Amino acid sequence: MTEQEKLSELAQFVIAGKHIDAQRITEELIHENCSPQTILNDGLMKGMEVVGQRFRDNQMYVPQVLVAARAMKTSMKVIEPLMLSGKVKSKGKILIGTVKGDVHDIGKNIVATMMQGAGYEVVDIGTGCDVNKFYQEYETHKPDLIGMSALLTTTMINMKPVIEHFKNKNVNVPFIVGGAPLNQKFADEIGATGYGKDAYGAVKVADQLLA
Ligand code: B1M
Repeated sequence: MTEQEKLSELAQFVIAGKHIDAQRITEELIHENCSPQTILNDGLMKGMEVVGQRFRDNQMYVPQVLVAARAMKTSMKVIEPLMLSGKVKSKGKILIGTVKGDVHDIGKNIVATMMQGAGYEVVDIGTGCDVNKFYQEYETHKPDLIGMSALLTTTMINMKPVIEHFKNKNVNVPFIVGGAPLNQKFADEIGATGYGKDAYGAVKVADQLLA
């Protein structure tokens, strides 16, 4: 089987929620020197894209989406150590969380992993984080940058109050925002310092902001 065929099969295993098969084929791909980035983009994300379309069209329901998410997470566990292997001296500390009302954490976790791989110390504060949670964690960890993720049009609006709270407290820390429903225009409108279209984009923006 060619690399491309294996990546397509991996996408199918994610869609079908076959986490053991997803893990096996991911290990095979790594063994055959396929890069973690290719596995992520051309296998796992491709599968999740289809899951999202079917979920939207009521062809898949929450339990099936959860098993698909588990398959993606299982595979991510295999590639994560490789994504982190280039780790060097910390370039700065990043606090990252998913906003209030939102449980989606797969994308946020990938961003956190990529940031770590790029040399940042990452404090992941989880999902459903409201204004107070972001502020308290900021006070505790004093990060150089804060990342917020949102996957729902109904929760992306919870980002602006966080940024405004920090402004009101005269805390000048840069914010990067991201997640499927966002774009640069929205990021500008809510006063975010940067927008990451994907995990690589987020790292690039962090590198620019903290250079
Ligand atoms: Co949800 N869900 N979901 N879901 N879910 C979406 C987001 C949706 C688009 C599906 C659809 O209808 N097509 C839709 C949102 C519609 C909208 O608002 N526009 C939706 C909905 C409606 C819902 C519920 C409301 C469904 C319901 O209950 N009726 C519900 C809400 C729960 C809640 O949060 N309160 C819900 C629930 C769930 C599950 C729990 C079943 C599960 C989440 C499991 C988990 O995360 N632990 C789930 C999933 C898995 C999805 C889809 C299928 C996949 C999301 C995902 O993980 N993608 C999703 C459809 C889709 O996006 N294709 C969908 C893979 C991930 C790697 O990509 O998260 O986009 P993503 O992250 C990317 C970029 O966005 C970016 O980089 C990442 C990597 O490249 N990025 C950042 C993300 N965060 C960033 C932060 C940054 C920078 C970049 O800087 C800090």
